[in-house]
Amino acid sequence: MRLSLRFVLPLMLALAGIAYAVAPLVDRLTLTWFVHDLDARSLLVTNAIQEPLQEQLAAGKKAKILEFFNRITRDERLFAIGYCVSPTAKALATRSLPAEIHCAELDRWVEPRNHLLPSDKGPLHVTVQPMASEAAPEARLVLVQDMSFVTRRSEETKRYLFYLFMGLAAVVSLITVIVAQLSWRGWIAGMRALLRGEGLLRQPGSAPPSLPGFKPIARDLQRLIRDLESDVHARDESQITWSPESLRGILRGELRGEDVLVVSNREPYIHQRRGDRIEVQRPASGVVTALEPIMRACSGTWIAHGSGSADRDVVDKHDRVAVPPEKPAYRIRRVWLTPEEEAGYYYGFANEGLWPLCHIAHVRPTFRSGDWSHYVAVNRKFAKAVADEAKTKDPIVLVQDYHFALLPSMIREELPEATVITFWHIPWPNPESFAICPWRDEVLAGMLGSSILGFHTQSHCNNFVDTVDRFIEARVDRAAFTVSFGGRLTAVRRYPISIAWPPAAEMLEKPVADCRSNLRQLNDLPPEHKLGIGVDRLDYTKGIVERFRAIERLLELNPQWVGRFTFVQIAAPTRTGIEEYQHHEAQVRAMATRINGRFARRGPPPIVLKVEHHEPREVYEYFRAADLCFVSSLHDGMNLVAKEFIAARDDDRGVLILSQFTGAARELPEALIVNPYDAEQCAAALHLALTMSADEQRDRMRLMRGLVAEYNVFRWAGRMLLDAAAMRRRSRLEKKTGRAET
Ligand code: ADQ
Repeated sequence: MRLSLRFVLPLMLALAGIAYAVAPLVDRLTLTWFVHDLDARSLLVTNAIQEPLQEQLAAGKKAKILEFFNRITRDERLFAIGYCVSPTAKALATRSLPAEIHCAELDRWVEPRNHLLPSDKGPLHVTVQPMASEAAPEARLVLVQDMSFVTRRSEETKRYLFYLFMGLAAVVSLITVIVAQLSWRGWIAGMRALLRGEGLLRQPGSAPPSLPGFKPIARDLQRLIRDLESDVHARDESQITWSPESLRGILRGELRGEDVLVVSNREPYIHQRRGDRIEVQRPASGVVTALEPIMRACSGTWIAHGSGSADRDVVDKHDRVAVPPEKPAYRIRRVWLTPEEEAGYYYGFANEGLWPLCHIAHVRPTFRSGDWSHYVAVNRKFAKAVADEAKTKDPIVLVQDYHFALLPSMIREELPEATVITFWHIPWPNPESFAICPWRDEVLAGMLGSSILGFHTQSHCNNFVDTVDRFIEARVDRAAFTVSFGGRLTAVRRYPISIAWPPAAEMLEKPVADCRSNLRQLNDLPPEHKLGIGVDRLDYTKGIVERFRAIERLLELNPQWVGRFTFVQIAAPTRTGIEEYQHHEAQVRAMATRINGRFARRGPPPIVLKVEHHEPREVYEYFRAADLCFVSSLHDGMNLVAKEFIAARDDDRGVLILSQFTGAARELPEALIVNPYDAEQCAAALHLALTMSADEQRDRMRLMRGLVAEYNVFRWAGRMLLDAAAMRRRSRLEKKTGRAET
């Protein structure tokens, strides 16, 4: 279709141009033809009326002659007729004879090229025929014919000519496209036959001959064609409209539908027992939010810790369950952990060690050797699960996050040919900070088992490469951004994560006006009350304490907002087994109570704290109801809440206040960017957001929506998969030539 349009449109335009250019020619031609016709017709009329006219003239009955002339000029084309006895006489003529025609000047009409006489009724054709008799040897007859029909005919001819050219263009392009398609298919079929080693000697109706000699050539040719096709696709990355379909297209085209495995700690669907019922829960996790739409698009296997109380009750004998429950599109393979393993690997090394180590949130990391042992053992357990689930010897494995720093190299031990893409969802600190980790070399070596290692921002990539360069024996190429370690190459790349775009229709179903009134009613707030929203896991890196401090400062500096502005903080409980998190929750609760106590005398409270999990639909309803969203992370890899708020605002309203320490701040300069540690600055941003004009809100929101739409999560995953595909092509070539880059 696109080919046809590309061909037909220019052809049509070219032919329309030709039609336009030949139009004056058509005018000239038709005029010449019709003047000839009219000359001949004049002669005919003259001959026909000569005899009766001579008789009337001889009888000298002028009145009869005029009546005769009037009768003749009833013909729609014969405009006027006149008779001149001599050049000095007055013409005997119908009234319609143009004033320019006099007996004395008849010679000027004799020349054929002078036959045209313009008039306000359209062009006229004038001929002068001799009509000599004995009595009047100089007599002449003047015939004037109406030529307006010539212009009409000429217009019609031009119109038909134009249609003819257009029809011609359509027919020519149709034939060309059909012929091109048939020849292309024929060529492709021929090539395929050749690649199968069939084509060359095959007779019609006979079985394909086996041509073993051609097979190596065919294989090379096959790969060459694939690689060429893939290069073309890769170059088109920026042209792709990123969606589940384009992602599926990449998997089908670039990766030939290969098996994709995802490994993460958190599972996307948790089965929980509630009395005698089993409930399905969606966890509040950025990693899950990002990967779920990808898995729906790819239909692979997601390997994760089975943490729900009813998880074991719903799996098959291989510990697998198809999800999403309402419309299964992929499967979860659950890995079971003992309480000790969970305590050591998840709560201990990952969340008390690596999490604070990688975030500059001024919480000291805690490293225990017992936790480390569990971390190693659980990573090993997941590596075995990957090997179990792999259908081929070279699957594509997407390893998620800091829970699995060792998994890439362990997968490589099990499946040396696998393509391992590791994505580190949290920041990477500078080498000095990272040096705190007692197992820093092991962690780095584990991660360098990856084929591709992804971070959200370039500064995280730089920090990682600096860390490797500082602490382990590896060759770092800063131009290509690769690390060569233990004979293997790892590409370190920036892939800023995002959310699905467009958001699911049900998220935007409820009109903004209804969301505003419902949620104000639900929280006992007046209809025109200003509402701010914060949505986070209850984690100390999210800066909730700093956020509350800024709200307090706003009310101190701008008391007009007391009783007129409320901030709803939705905070999902998280890692509740860790002491630091228990302290943090207590601190957040106490702070909300203190601030509310201070300002609640005058109307509704400034802070409504909801420490509970909410379903994504409820979160979106809050986003749509709010006047502003405040993201004040002290350090955050990306922060998807900021992007979700933008996605929720299809009304182009609402203001985003965003911490400069989030990855998102690099992509969204139209947000009000703040330093969460600076309470005065944050209070000023809150005031600005509450007083911002609708026009400014719209302009900022439109720019941000454009960015999130373009750089959505399908692009995030698609770019990693395209890079993986290119890497696989390269390694095939290296194997063939026997030259591997190290
Ligand atoms: P998180 O630290 O989990 O992610 P974030 O990116 O903000 O942070 O994602 C949180 C997700 O959980 C969002 O989808 C949000 O809507 C949801 N959520 C939060 N609180 C909720 C609640 N109370 N109820 C329901 N849902 C809630 C990590 C990194 C981030 C990085 C992501 C993705 O820390 O920096 O952006 O991974 O890579």
